[in-house]
Amino acid sequence: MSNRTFTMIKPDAVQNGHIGGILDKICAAGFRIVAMKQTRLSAEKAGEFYAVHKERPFYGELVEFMSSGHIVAAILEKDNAVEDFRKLIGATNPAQAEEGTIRKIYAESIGRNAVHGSDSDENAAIEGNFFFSGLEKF
Ligand code: DAT
Ligand code: MG
Repeated sequence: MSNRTFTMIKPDAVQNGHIGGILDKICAAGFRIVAMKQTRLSAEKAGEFYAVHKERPFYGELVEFMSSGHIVAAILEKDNAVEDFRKLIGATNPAQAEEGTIRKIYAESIGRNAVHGSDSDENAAIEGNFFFSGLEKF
Protein backbone atom coordinates (compact mmCIF):
# COMPACT_ATOMS: atom_id res chain seq x y z
CA MET A 1 0.00 0.00 0.00
CA SER A 2 1.40 3.31 -1.09
CA ASN A 3 0.45 6.59 0.52
CA ARG A 4 0.08 8.66 -2.65
CA THR A 5 -2.56 9.14 -5.29
CA PHE A 6 -3.01 11.41 -8.29
CA THR A 7 -5.97 13.64 -9.10
CA MET A 8 -7.15 16.10 -11.71
CA ILE A 9 -9.87 18.68 -11.30
CA LYS A 10 -11.46 18.36 -14.74
CA PRO A 11 -12.43 21.17 -17.18
CA ASP A 12 -16.11 21.22 -16.14
CA ALA A 13 -15.27 21.89 -12.48
CA VAL A 14 -12.56 24.45 -13.31
CA GLN A 15 -14.92 26.24 -15.71
CA ASN A 16 -17.72 26.25 -13.12
CA GLY A 17 -15.52 27.80 -10.42
CA HIS A 18 -15.19 24.75 -8.17
CA ILE A 19 -11.40 24.53 -7.72
CA GLY A 20 -11.59 26.06 -4.24
CA GLY A 21 -14.55 23.96 -3.09
CA ILE A 22 -12.94 20.73 -4.28
CA LEU A 23 -9.52 21.48 -2.76
CA ASP A 24 -11.27 22.35 0.49
CA LYS A 25 -12.92 18.91 0.61
CA ILE A 26 -9.64 17.18 -0.26
CA CYS A 27 -7.76 18.96 2.52
CA ALA A 28 -10.60 18.49 5.03
CA ALA A 29 -10.42 14.74 4.31
CA GLY A 30 -6.80 14.72 5.48
CA PHE A 31 -4.87 14.68 2.20
CA ARG A 32 -1.62 16.66 1.92
CA ILE A 33 -0.98 18.33 -1.44
CA VAL A 34 2.47 17.11 -2.50
CA ALA A 35 2.47 18.84 -5.91
CA MET A 36 -0.10 20.85 -7.84
CA LYS A 37 -0.39 22.78 -11.10
CA GLN A 38 -3.03 24.27 -13.37
CA THR A 39 -2.44 23.40 -17.00
CA ARG A 40 -4.24 22.41 -20.20
CA LEU A 41 -3.95 19.08 -22.02
CA SER A 42 -3.67 18.94 -25.79
CA ALA A 43 -5.92 16.33 -27.40
CA GLU A 44 -2.80 14.24 -27.99
CA LYS A 45 -1.77 14.37 -24.32
CA ALA A 46 -5.33 13.67 -23.11
CA GLY A 47 -5.44 10.66 -25.45
CA GLU A 48 -2.15 9.42 -24.03
CA PHE A 49 -3.32 9.86 -20.42
CA TYR A 50 -6.51 7.86 -21.11
CA ALA A 51 -4.93 5.37 -23.56
CA VAL A 52 -6.25 2.45 -21.47
CA HIS A 53 -9.77 3.46 -22.61
CA LYS A 54 -8.96 3.80 -26.32
CA GLU A 55 -11.24 0.95 -27.41
CA ARG A 56 -14.21 2.27 -25.41
CA PRO A 57 -17.10 4.00 -27.21
CA PHE A 58 -16.70 7.14 -25.10
CA TYR A 59 -12.95 7.60 -25.78
CA GLY A 60 -13.34 10.34 -28.41
CA GLU A 61 -15.75 12.29 -26.24
CA LEU A 62 -13.47 11.84 -23.21
CA VAL A 63 -10.39 13.13 -25.05
CA GLU A 64 -12.30 16.09 -26.47
CA PHE A 65 -13.70 17.00 -23.06
CA MET A 66 -10.40 16.62 -21.19
CA SER A 67 -8.64 18.90 -23.68
CA SER A 68 -11.48 21.46 -23.76
CA GLY A 69 -10.20 23.69 -20.95
CA HIS A 70 -7.83 24.03 -18.03
CA ILE A 71 -7.36 21.27 -15.48
CA VAL A 72 -5.68 21.20 -12.08
CA ALA A 73 -3.34 18.23 -11.61
CA ALA A 74 -2.15 17.21 -8.14
CA ILE A 75 -0.34 14.49 -6.24
CA LEU A 76 -1.93 13.81 -2.85
CA GLU A 77 -0.57 12.05 0.24
CA LYS A 78 -2.41 10.22 3.02
CA ASP A 79 -2.44 6.71 4.48
CA ASN A 80 -4.35 4.41 2.09
CA ALA A 81 -4.49 7.30 -0.40
CA VAL A 82 -5.80 5.54 -3.53
CA GLU A 83 -8.72 3.79 -1.85
CA ASP A 84 -9.65 6.67 0.45
CA PHE A 85 -9.58 9.15 -2.41
CA ARG A 86 -11.83 6.97 -4.59
CA LYS A 87 -14.28 6.94 -1.66
CA LEU A 88 -14.08 10.71 -1.33
CA ILE A 89 -14.85 11.32 -5.02
CA GLY A 90 -17.65 8.74 -5.33
CA ALA A 91 -18.90 6.68 -8.28
CA THR A 92 -17.95 7.52 -11.88
CA ASN A 93 -21.59 8.35 -12.60
CA PRO A 94 -22.63 11.15 -10.21
CA ALA A 95 -26.20 9.84 -10.27
CA GLN A 96 -24.84 6.79 -8.45
CA ALA A 97 -22.38 8.62 -6.18
CA GLU A 98 -22.99 8.72 -2.45
CA GLU A 99 -24.20 11.90 -0.74
CA GLY A 100 -21.35 14.18 0.27
CA THR A 101 -18.88 12.84 -2.30
CA ILE A 102 -17.12 15.29 -4.60
CA ARG A 103 -18.77 13.90 -7.72
CA LYS A 104 -22.22 13.96 -6.08
CA ILE A 105 -21.74 17.62 -5.23
CA TYR A 106 -19.87 18.92 -8.28
CA ALA A 107 -20.19 16.54 -11.26
CA GLU A 108 -22.56 17.27 -14.15
CA SER A 109 -22.74 13.80 -15.74
CA ILE A 110 -20.83 10.54 -16.18
CA GLY A 111 -18.65 12.17 -18.83
CA ARG A 112 -18.24 15.54 -17.13
CA ASN A 113 -17.58 14.22 -13.65
CA ALA A 114 -15.47 16.94 -12.02
CA VAL A 115 -12.47 14.92 -10.82
CA HIS A 116 -10.11 12.07 -11.64
CA GLY A 117 -8.70 9.70 -9.04
CA SER A 118 -6.12 6.96 -9.68
CA ASP A 119 -7.43 3.40 -9.42
CA SER A 120 -4.24 1.67 -8.17
CA ASP A 121 -0.88 2.44 -6.58
CA GLU A 122 0.84 1.59 -9.84
CA ASN A 123 -1.35 3.97 -11.86
CA ALA A 124 -1.00 6.69 -9.21
CA ALA A 125 2.77 6.63 -9.78
CA ILE A 126 2.46 6.53 -13.59
CA GLU A 127 -0.07 9.39 -13.62
CA GLY A 128 1.89 11.53 -11.18
CA ASN A 129 4.99 11.09 -13.33
CA PHE A 130 2.98 12.12 -16.41
CA PHE A 131 2.59 15.63 -14.97
CA PHE A 132 5.42 16.17 -12.47
CA SER A 133 9.20 15.83 -12.53
CA GLY A 134 11.11 14.24 -9.65
CA LEU A 135 12.07 17.59 -8.18
CA GLU A 136 8.40 18.62 -7.85
CA LYS A 137 7.28 15.57 -5.91
CA PHE A 138 8.73 15.71 -2.39
P1 DAT B 1 -13.18 6.72 -13.21
O1 DAT B 1 -12.86 8.12 -13.64
O2 DAT B 1 -14.23 6.68 -12.15
O3 DAT B 1 -11.96 5.92 -12.86
P2 DAT B 1 -13.23 5.19 -15.70
O4 DAT B 1 -11.76 4.98 -15.48
O5 DAT B 1 -14.09 3.98 -15.93
O6 DAT B 1 -13.88 6.01 -14.47
O7 DAT B 1 -13.45 6.16 -16.94
C1 DAT B 1 -12.60 7.28 -17.13
C2 DAT B 1 -13.46 8.46 -17.48
O8 DAT B 1 -14.12 8.23 -18.72
C3 DAT B 1 -14.59 8.76 -16.50
O9 DAT B 1 -14.17 9.51 -15.38
C4 DAT B 1 -15.56 9.52 -17.36
C5 DAT B 1 -15.41 8.85 -18.71
N1 DAT B 1 -16.43 7.81 -18.87
C6 DAT B 1 -16.46 6.59 -18.29
N2 DAT B 1 -17.54 5.89 -18.63
C7 DAT B 1 -18.24 6.69 -19.48
C8 DAT B 1 -19.47 6.56 -20.19
N3 DAT B 1 -20.21 5.44 -20.11
N4 DAT B 1 -19.87 7.61 -20.96
C9 DAT B 1 -19.13 8.73 -21.06
N5 DAT B 1 -17.95 8.92 -20.41
C10 DAT B 1 -17.52 7.93 -19.63
MG1 MG C 1 -10.38 5.28 -13.98
